[in-house]
Amino acid sequence: MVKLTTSDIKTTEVLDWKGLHLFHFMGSSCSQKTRIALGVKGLEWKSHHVDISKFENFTEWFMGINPRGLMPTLVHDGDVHIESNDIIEYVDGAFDGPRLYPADPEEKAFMDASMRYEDDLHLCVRALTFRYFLPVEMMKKPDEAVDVYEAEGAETVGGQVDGRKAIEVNFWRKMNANGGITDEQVIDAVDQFLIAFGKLEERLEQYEYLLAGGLSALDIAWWITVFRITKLGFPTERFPMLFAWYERLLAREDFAREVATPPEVMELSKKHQAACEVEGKSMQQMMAAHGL
Ligand SMILES: N[C@@H](CCC(=O)N[C@@H](CS)C(=O)NCC(=O)O)C(=O)O
Repeated sequence: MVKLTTSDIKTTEVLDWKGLHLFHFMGSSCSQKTRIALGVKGLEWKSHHVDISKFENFTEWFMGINPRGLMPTLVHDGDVHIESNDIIEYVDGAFDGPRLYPADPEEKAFMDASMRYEDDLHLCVRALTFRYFLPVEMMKKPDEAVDVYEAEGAETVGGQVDGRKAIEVNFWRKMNANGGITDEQVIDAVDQFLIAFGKLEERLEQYEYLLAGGLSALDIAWWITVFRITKLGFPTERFPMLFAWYERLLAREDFAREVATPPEVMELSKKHQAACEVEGKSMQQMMAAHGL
């Protein structure tokens, strides 16, 4: 689990904070996942909204509690936790309420591997989001913002030099150099989701939730991915059990509430996806053109 050591934390005022504080962004999938988990646990938390569209995550202050400059970040009684899946596991162990992690070692081992798999696909989620959610002019991070990000922060996590920021910087630089997310990135990402969703479908043919024991953090983590990719035009109905599970969880208030998008933003997104379709480049058109 990724808990920062005192030497990683440059914004030292948080060391004195009491209670649960979540730094998050409304539309960030990793934040949404964490907020759902906190809600399912029935926990109260203080909200610190960080607008990543205004690069508020690249300030010295924020990078002083998250050297990777990423959402979400949790401060609990002066301890700083990063990485959404690790935050959820930490909170599950630290508080009472519905158990989101299984006690059974075999189920836990399966879950850990599947949570890592979900996390590894995050840049694929991001690629599709930046291609299909809104036009690239509204989504891109100008080089000057990336320069600030690259220069900021001491970059140790758990006292060790951390390579994550370099991966992030490379993502944004590549996107700027190519004028957006390329067709190749779209196809690669869709390919990965077809494989991943096929695996989820197999689980859901056996169980009501991804673990035999009922709703867990694994459902929350994968559901957020499925929700996002579906909203960008992926034909989730190709996987009937996955689609039924997706809809079942979407009907829950504690899930739906955290992914609610302002209607005017949804309108813009629909318009953008319609424009992609006119170009013959919607996600489904790209899939068909590549035999997927
Ligand atoms: N593995 C990390 C990924 C975190 C991540 O990439 N968060 C995104 C939002 S979903 C972010 O902060 N992006 C920064 C940006 O767009 O500037 C986690 O699960 O917390």
